[in-house]
Amino acid sequence: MRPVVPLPLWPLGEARATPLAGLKGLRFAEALDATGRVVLADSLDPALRERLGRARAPMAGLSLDRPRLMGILNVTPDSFSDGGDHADRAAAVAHAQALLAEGADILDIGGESTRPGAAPVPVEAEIARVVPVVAALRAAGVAAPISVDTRNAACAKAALAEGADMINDVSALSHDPGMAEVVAEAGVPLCLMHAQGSPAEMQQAPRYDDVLAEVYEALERRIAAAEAAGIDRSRLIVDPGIGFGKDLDHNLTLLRGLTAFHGFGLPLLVGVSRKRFIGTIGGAETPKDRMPGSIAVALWAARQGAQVIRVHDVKETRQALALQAALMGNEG
Ligand code: 7PJ
Repeated sequence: MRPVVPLPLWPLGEARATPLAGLKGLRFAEALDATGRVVLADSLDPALRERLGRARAPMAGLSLDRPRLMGILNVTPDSFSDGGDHADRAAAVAHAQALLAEGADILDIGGESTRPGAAPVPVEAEIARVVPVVAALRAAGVAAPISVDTRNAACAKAALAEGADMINDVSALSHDPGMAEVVAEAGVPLCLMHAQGSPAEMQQAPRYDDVLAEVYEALERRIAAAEAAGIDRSRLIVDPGIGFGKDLDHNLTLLRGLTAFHGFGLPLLVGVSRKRFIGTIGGAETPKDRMPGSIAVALWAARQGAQVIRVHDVKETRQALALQAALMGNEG
């Protein structure tokens, strides 16, 4: 069944509207129901309305009452968009420090390219890329929260031992049977991202009858699996996985209906930065030329109440968000 899609409002005298996802300055008075009709928020199931509205638990010490920027730090030689520029450890540390100086709230370090068509990386190689960078960042006195973008339990465990704070698993615990236990034992936040298929073949022919409903229901199942494995629900973050087994129309449908994902009552993370659909619509073949379109979609995600936005271009996105927040009557 189609999930309920709240229609966000800015605070122009709508004092009676329901807060949206615990975000300052974001509310809703109406929503689309399962048949796509506009209904009043007051008429929604009270339990759903409570989940849609309530304040989210902080993530790795970050309060989530305003959008947070997750700065992408790729340490892959074949990475999606920075072509291994940062594969060298010292360069990775310098890049991480630059992202933080530009206003990143959290870093996301990944050592296994999950771009479409990418071949899997042996976990030993992934660990050798990621873990020394986490250690070097802590040794350099970086105190900011660090997330690790990994599907592998051994990499997660080693990175957490060196001071990483959170795991971002693009397979939502379905790649490595050992991942749930590592996360449960460490008691750290976990991002469950939706993907259809594995990176090697996911873009060949993604298919859905109703992409919004199917992604929502799949995430619901992954949340249940995480809880069954002993991971506290309050530590989960959800992500519709833009571009992971989705074509252009799938991506647009998910972004239009993004507020539906607040129905879990959990923080929502969105990653669109420099992705292919931005190049397709924006006429930018090269990922590094997709910054303006990436910012446009980041602003959209923030207006739909995404609490965490995963970006390459921190400084530019931070500036855009500050202006949007000011227009919406919020502080940056
Ligand atoms: C995402 C990610 C995303 C989360 C990548 C790229 C591909 N993790 N890791 N969400 N994308 N949670 O950055 O283009 O969208 S890697």
